[in-house]
Amino acid sequence: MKFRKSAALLAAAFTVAGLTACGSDSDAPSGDSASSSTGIKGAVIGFAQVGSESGWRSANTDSIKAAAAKYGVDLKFTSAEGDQTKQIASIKTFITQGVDVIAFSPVVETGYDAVLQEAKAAGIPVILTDRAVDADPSLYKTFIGSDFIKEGEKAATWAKTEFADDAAVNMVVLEGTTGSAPANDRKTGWDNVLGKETKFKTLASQTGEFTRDGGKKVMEGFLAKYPNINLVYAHNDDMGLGAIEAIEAAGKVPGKDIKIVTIDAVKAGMEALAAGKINYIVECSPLLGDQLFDAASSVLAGKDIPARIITEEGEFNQAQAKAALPDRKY
Ligand code: GYE
Repeated sequence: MKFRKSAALLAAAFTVAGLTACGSDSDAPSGDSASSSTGIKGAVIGFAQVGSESGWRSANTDSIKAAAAKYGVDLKFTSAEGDQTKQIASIKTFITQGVDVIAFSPVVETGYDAVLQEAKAAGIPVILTDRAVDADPSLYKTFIGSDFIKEGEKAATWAKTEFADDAAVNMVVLEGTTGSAPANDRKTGWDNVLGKETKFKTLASQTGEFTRDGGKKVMEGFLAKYPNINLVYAHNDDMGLGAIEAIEAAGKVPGKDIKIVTIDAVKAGMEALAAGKINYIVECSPLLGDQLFDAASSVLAGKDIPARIITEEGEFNQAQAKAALPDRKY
């Protein structure tokens, strides 16, 4: 709490100086890390992580912890293990502790209004990373993360081209955590491109909870019921990797008999893509640590920041995965 007050005073001084010097104060949060990072040294930041369900999540946690160390932030890190109630409880604890900033990646999209109101009443700014919430946007400073709808559209656009010459495509979907922003939006994005294409038939669609094990179990059920699957759309790499195990155990060849498209592009996913077991991956970057602390630094300095900070990302076919793997950071 102390940090916030003195930072606010400092910010007032900076703003006045800034106005005199150049008449504006519109630094982008990520474009000024050197000065921002000095501004945030010693700040207490509470981060309530979703859990540890996937390779993406581990890389995201590593990125946040490494950036906190780099910026000299006193990070209070909690993990909800996929449980929204647990996550809300730890946000409440951060409020009681009077941290300077609260950041979290919401497990699901709804149900955070009350705790966001509490943080606001306590005067603690909130930053969302990775996943969005369905709540009044004035309750948080910014949302930093990917455009999940676009990711779903990219996956579907690949499928549309890949199966251009086929008369019918039998698809199964491995959905992410029910009610989470990436599961909702990756479905919307897919439907935006292929929802009206009747030749793409969804045989079944079920959550695999974003985990490898979940993907494997759900895929085993699909394979037992449907002998004619052509395509798996998995909302993340881990579930796609689980599907590969199930497909191989069923005596079929992943990537050939059954094609697979996934989202994330974590190392294990990229290796399976390079090995021909996955056909296409849409990237979703977990490296949000620097952007988070740059944004927090600006907030604590009293600067305005954009309400939405979108992460840039690419997409990979098998040859591109082979080329990208040696330099892949996660
Ligand atoms: O795609 C998945 C993870 O919210 C973008 O959550 C994240 C998703 C990611 O478990 O692997």
